[in-house]
Amino acid sequence: MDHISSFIENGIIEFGPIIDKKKCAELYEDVLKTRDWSENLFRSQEEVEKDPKFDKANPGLGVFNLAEKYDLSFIEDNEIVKDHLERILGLDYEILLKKFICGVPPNWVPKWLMPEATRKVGANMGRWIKPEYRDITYFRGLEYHQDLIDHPGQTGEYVTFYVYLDDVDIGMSALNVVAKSHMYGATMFPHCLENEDKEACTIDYGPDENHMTTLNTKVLPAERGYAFLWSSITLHGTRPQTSDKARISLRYTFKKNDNNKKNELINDLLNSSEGPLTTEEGRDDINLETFEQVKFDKVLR
Ligand SMILES: O=C(O)CCC(=O)C(=O)O
Ligand SMILES: [Fe+2]
Repeated sequence: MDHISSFIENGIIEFGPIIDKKKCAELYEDVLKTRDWSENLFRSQEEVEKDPKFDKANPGLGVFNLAEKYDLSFIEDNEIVKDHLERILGLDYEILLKKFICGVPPNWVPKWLMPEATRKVGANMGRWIKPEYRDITYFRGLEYHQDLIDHPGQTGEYVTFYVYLDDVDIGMSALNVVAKSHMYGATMFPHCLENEDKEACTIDYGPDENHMTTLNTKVLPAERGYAFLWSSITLHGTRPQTSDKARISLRYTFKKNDNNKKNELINDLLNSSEGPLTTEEGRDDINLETFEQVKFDKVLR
């Protein structure tokens, strides 16, 4: 299947090794030099207890963002990338956000934090990281979600594009995608998912428990330079990090220009889904930053 058909049918593109490996390696080495990648990234127990807030725990567009300090034209001007983004989003697509993501290995997590970090596995770890290192995003695995929740108020006319800067094996929080999961449109987080079969690579998903479909999952370990793309309503996550080696990747959100009224492929995909295209209505609990609270509320109800 070609990439565009894969996007329309599955909501996902596996581009393969399209990004210059040598440049990925150079960038990776440069990023490694920016800090002591270890337990040292974490705030002390005293600091966290004194001030448990996690305001501004994420890099933003133009705001304390390490990825914006590098020349990434080897990715952004890559002909295959540009060609596909133009076909999906239209000629004048924009970068909504680019940032480095770090899959944090268990051996970095301070002992005192381990119980809490394990209970909240899948939460953004930014709150526990020293403010000076919050120019990238830190995870230790992330539950299945749609990236629609990252940008409340947006219509979903955007895609996530992901580049592995180093070889990623299965223990390094490899990406995990659910093919065709855009079919129900925007659904509530935490999503209605059951019976994940890791061997058969299937999972049951639906807008509610009475309307479930079995879909295929795919874990994406791959070498440096591999790139992936998925829609804003495609379910994906990462397995909790088990390897002692961190994963440092680059993640983009590319969006259709607001002034572009043309129906591009992104609109065909969104319109092909059966469900709503936004989860905005009265919901402020869907941001990844606060998602463990959502789970907690659900248990209480
Ligand atoms: O790399 C990760 O752990 C998170 C990937 C992801 O789902 C995202 O960045 O939207
Ligand atoms: Fe995501």
